[in-house]
Amino acid sequence: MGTHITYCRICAPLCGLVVEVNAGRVTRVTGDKEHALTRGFTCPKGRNLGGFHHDPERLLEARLRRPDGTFEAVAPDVALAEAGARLRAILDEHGPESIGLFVGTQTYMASLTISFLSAWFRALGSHKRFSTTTLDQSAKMIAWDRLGTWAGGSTRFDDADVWLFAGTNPLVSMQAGEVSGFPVHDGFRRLQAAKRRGLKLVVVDPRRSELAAHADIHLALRPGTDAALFACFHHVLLRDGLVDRPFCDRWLVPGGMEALRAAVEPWTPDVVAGITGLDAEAIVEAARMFGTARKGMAKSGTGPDMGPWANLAEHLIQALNVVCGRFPRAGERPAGSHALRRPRVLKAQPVSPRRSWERGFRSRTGMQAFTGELPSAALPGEILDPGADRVRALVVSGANPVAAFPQQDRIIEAMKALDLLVVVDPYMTETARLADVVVAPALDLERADDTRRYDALFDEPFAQRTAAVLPKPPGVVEDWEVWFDLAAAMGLPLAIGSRTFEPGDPRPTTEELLASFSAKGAVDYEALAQHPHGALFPEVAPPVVQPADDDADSRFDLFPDDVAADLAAAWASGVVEHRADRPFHLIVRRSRETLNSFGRRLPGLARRPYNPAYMHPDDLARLDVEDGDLVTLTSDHGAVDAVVAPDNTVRPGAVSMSHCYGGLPGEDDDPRVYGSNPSRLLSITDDLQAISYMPRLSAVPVAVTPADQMLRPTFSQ
Ligand SMILES: Nc1nc2c(c(=O)[nH]1)N[C@H]1C(S)=C(S)[C@@H](COP(=O)(O)OP(=O)(O)OC[C@H]3O[C@@H](n4cnc5c(=O)[nH]c(N)nc54)[C@H](O)[C@@H]3O)O[C@H]1N2
Ligand SMILES: Nc1nc2c(c(=O)[nH]1)N[C@H]1C(S)=C(S)[C@@H](COP(=O)(O)OP(=O)(O)OC[C@H]3O[C@@H](n4cnc5c(=O)[nH]c(N)nc54)[C@H](O)[C@@H]3O)O[C@H]1N2
Ligand code: SF4
Ligand SMILES: [Mo]
Repeated sequence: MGTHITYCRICAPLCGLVVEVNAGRVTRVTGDKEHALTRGFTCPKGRNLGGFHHDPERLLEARLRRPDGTFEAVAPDVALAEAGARLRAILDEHGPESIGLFVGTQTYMASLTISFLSAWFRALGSHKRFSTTTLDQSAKMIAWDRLGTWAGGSTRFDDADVWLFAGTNPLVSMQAGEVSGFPVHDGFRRLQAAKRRGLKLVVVDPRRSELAAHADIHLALRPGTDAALFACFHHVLLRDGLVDRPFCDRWLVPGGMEALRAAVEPWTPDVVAGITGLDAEAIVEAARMFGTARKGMAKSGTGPDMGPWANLAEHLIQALNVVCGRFPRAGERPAGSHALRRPRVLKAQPVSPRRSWERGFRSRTGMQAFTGELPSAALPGEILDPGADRVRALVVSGANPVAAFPQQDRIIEAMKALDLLVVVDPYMTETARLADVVVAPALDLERADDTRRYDALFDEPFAQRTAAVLPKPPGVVEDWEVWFDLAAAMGLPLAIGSRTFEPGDPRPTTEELLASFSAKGAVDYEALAQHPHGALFPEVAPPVVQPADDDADSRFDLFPDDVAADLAAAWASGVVEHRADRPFHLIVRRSRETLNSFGRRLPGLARRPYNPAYMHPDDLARLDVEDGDLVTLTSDHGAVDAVVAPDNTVRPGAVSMSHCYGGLPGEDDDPRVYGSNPSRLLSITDDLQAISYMPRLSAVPVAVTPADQMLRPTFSQ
């Protein structure tokens, strides 16, 4: 009963909330106007946080699959003891490589989970860790690992006079930090303030997104052509001398700039206008807008990183910041800060590329580990291909791979081939429905937490801690406890920082763990309890970039041979296909009401229960279909039916659609009720990027035809 001050833990901004509770139920959620950073902002998901907790579809018990295939409700400790015993037996018989872990987006939102999950996995000794990273923006990690990074961090958005966003829409996605650089806390107002003080905004997106609507220049390029566009940006910058010579002379591998200059010579504005469908003058103007500015960066999102030249496009985008020397220098403040963590050491020098995938674990399928994980594209084969070290058991945390993976039938086949599938999820998702053991986690309002893991996303030293607002229902456990109990049941010790938890040790409390993990932070954890709305800590010195080491010999590798080979291949291929049989390109999109598959079925949250195929009204007219009609989308890999909706922000020729809708084939097939899963149009074996084996999720060639409703009697309305 009463009013509680807390914060949302669904996505990056961690918006401050005021939650009203009556008789154990959330009656109202509003934005916390006294929150120093988010100042009352919320999105529909946050305002519906109570709905998630009280959703009749929410799982409030653990489940075990019976031999006849039905599920039995059990207490969570029974489920975890059973899962632990079965995992231990598989470990003893087949060794650690027979157990895999899949980590999804909702693993990162409670601050203790990842520490315990990772400690469990280390103790297990397997290499078969997978995550959504390699279905997302792995091109960024590859670029960091091939180009190098700046040990002084990134420029602050609030200090910039230009910002370029390629294929990201952070006003909806809240994609923050190193990825987009967008200030997600009170972002709209800070964007407006930045524009008032003169910030120039360049947005590259086939759709006039919520962000692009504010751009000084919006380049609505043909999907999948970012690599060409950014090759041309380099052409213009190098031709017009808009580069930071002293910076490049000091910090580049010698010869890199000359090699890049020669390679981008043919990518002239006229040629690239033809490839991208843009106006040559607009390209030059945008490149010069970026190049003549003093401060500000080029950043990107899923758009370029899910396309056909993801690794190349991302490398060329990040290389813009290098040739223009757009990193914070000694004495300057970089983006981000610290409060509950210890400060990072920041230096005005590069970190040389590590090319880490060239060393380390290589699976029998030939795919190599990358950032400590195997590529997600390797997962089905790791399960299905015979071999002594094949994955026989998989534990899935905060993920819904059956909804999220390209080529849904293959991931379903793989999940069904497992000896044991354990899923930790608050819903009986399509993945959980295939599991042997399902454990239901506590949701946000049922757990204490703090902002330690998100320190780096705050632009000022800020911290908040919260107590649980609602009691934990008897059938659920906190996510970290899942890993603690699994380790105990398997006889594995958990080593986290300086602490080791042995099997049989009593389970600590969440509050004790949170306090101990923040003990060495800059802010006094006990005193933080006096600030329910969270607080800025002006007494904590914000990070400042230190001078380079005298003997610093690290260098950016601006244009390594494998990137040069990619650029040559892109040129030879014409960059993106023009096919008469597949005249449209499917592109990715996120909606405010859902987080991937989370929220899509929460009653009352979204305006419609399905994900429309948004198309330009002229395209709909040409196809002779109207708002609400069904169309069939056909790619080289499959076909799905979808409901169309007109959207004049979408470039003609593009079909803009969000993902993770639909359900299990044959069960949840009505596109007007469950939506449509574009994953059935994608491949997890063809057209993969190098290194991370990232599948092509955007700029996918498709045909669009009116669906023959007469032939499809299962559709109800
Ligand atoms: N509300 C909400 N927030 C989310 C999520 C969610 O599902 N819902 N998901 C979260 C996750 S997992 C992630 S990874 C982030 C993603 O965060 P973002 O990358 O910001 O995701 P989007 O909002 O889809 O923006 C991608 C943009 O790329 C454009 N695009 C598509 N194809 C191309 C192309 O070929 N080139 C270019 N230049 N642009 C293209 C699309 O039109 C779209 O506007 O969002 C996170 N935040
Ligand atoms: N076609 C297409 N496919 C895509 C994409 C695309 O743009 N287009 N995007 C890709 C990207 S970027 C990503 S990140 C993936 C998303 O891939 P996933 O991470 O697999 O998908 P989510 O739906 O985010 O899964 C989150 C799950 O966590 C559960 N959950 C919610 N709260 C909690 C909690 O507190 N604890 C636990 N344990 N679970 C919780 C939710 O019910 C949900 O089932 O999809 C990828 N697939
Ligand atoms: S889901 Fe919405 S309210 Fe919650 S943190 Fe993200 S943007 Fe804020
Ligand atoms: Mo993602």
